[in-house]
Amino acid sequence: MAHKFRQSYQIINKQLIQWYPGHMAKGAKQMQQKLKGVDCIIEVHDARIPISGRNNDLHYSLLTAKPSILVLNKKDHIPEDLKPKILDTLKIQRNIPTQPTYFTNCKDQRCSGIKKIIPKAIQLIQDSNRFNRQTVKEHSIMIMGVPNVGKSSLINVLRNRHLNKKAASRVGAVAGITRSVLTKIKICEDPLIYLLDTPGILMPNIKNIEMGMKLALCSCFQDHLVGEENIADYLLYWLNKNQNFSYLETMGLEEPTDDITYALLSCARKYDKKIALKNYSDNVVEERPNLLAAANHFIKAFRTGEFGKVLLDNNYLKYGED
Ligand SMILES: Nc1nc2c(ncn2[C@@H]2O[C@H](COP(=O)(O)OP(=O)(O)OP(=O)(O)O)[C@@H](O)[C@H]2O)c(=O)[nH]1
Ligand SMILES: [Mg+2]
Repeated sequence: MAHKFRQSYQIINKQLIQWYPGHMAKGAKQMQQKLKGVDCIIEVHDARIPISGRNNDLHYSLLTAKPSILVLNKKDHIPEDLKPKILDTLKIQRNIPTQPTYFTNCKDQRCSGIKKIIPKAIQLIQDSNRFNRQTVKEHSIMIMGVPNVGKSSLINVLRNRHLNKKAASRVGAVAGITRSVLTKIKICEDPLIYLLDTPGILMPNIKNIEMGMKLALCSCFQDHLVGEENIADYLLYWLNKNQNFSYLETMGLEEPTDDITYALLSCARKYDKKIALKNYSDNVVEERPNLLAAANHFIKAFRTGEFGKVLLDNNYLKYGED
């Protein structure tokens, strides 16, 4: 049976969404101040959204001032065969044509991308003129990126690899775990290399509502700021549009639907997610399907890879000449 799905995404209460929590602006200022003492920048982003949320003005002024490397982390969530196409797209799009780019999985110590980062950073630093820092022996590298992309995880895995030390920076599944620009974390003795962890304060560049919703799906915002049911609705829209119907089983559905309330009701029924509501006029407690719990269940299934490996930004893929 052919299904008709939404071809574009619209949201009713756009004004209610708060994309940026307050600590972002404060952190961005701290980061600008620390930049003078930095020799190289590692920009970390989520590989599922190599385009969405990147490239804002602050970003460019920072990245063009110092040598930089782009790390597309969480590569375990994207289809392996799309990696060359992502690199082609970035090559065509960006105004820093030579920015080396690596795909990483911080949950895998043997990840080949992780092995290449520090040697490349050392080479970039040695090839640069280091402006005011020629006489300084140590190398200082700043890690930056929007919230929850894996900056602290990357520091921990690099530290473990080059220094054989345990975790130094706190990691968490929700956005906003690292709250201040930390003091230096030593990750290598020879040459002496320090990393500066930064909180996810790079304000994402949200050109349209879909970019915002993709960032939300990747936990770059706290879910409640965007609204769990909004995020779930976008997820349903994206899966249908990409003919990915693996959600049917999770949501207890017989056939695809584009109606998020219908899907959440079915999920709440399947997992017996209920909420007790008291009617104050007659003091009767009534049980209703818990749509919020169902939305959380749906979003979590996506984030844990239940719907397979996905490139949320697949609509931006372009193909290069070489
Ligand atoms: N699947 C997968 N998960 C990852 C990877 N790297 C980090 N994570 C998870 O992503 C979440 C966020 O990681 P953090 O290292 O705290 O991210 P952050 O960028 O430092 O976040 P903030 O400090 O909040 O800005 C954690 O739950 C990590 O376990 C990866 O390569 N693959
Ligand atoms: Mg962090």
